[in-house]
Amino acid sequence: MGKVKIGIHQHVFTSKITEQNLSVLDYVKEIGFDSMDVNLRNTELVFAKTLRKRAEKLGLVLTGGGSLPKTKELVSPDKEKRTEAIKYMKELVRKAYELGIEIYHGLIYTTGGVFTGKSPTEEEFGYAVEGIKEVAEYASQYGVSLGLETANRYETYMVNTVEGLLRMLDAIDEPNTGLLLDTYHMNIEEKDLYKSIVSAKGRTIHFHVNENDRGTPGTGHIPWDDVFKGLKDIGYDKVIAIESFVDDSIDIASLTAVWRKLAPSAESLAKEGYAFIRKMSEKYLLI
Ligand SMILES: [Mn+2]
Repeated sequence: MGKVKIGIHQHVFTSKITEQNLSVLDYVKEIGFDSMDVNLRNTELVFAKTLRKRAEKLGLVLTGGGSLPKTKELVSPDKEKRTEAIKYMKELVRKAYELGIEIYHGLIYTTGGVFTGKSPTEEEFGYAVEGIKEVAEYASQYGVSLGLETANRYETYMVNTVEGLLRMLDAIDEPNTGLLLDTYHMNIEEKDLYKSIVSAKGRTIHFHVNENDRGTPGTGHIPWDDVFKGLKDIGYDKVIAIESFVDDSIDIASLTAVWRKLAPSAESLAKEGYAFIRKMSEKYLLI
């Protein structure tokens, strides 16, 4: 069996990596992390080279998060708006490529925080499939894969379950498209985390370990043994990344509804979270 990598999202520390705080990469490497989720939206293209160089020097694998912002509507009835969202995603794919990133993931099959007040229509589902298919074909030229992330009902009405995302993946039918499972969202929407993880065997290309309150993994009530047993049973060998939002920047806070401190500090979340994920990965022979 392969070996998982333990990662951490940059949002634990900052919403934007710049020359000034680039040492955050050295810091996470020092704790023991092998990988980091980078916010593609907030990374300047001109800075990509510097960021990539530092990561490569440290041996830190980068992955790219880039949920659609509210202004980019992939499932809008307006064709112009859909085209604009597709164009935006292609730009993020290019950015991922420049950063040496092979997986671009997030809530990308629709726009988080945009609701119609109704269940999704067949037409909207079709727009999502059509849009992702186009971006996936484009991304394949750059060796980039797309990870569709599970998202709970308060962030989107399009798809909320692993089962629904698997149906969407089948419709998209592109080899470089898979799932990003996230325990925070799944804890809200799935009946059984173990069964859900196993149902996505061979389709999961990234994994977010989030506590039920999005604080330090291991301090809440996510059934972590079920989660890690699931990962073991599907032979998962990619990145397991801690995602949390200690940084309080407005754009992140409003989308994720984080209004209070989730851990004493970013440092304690990173260190204690790493120790816990490492311990669980060892227990289930993922490392
Ligand atoms: Mn996530």
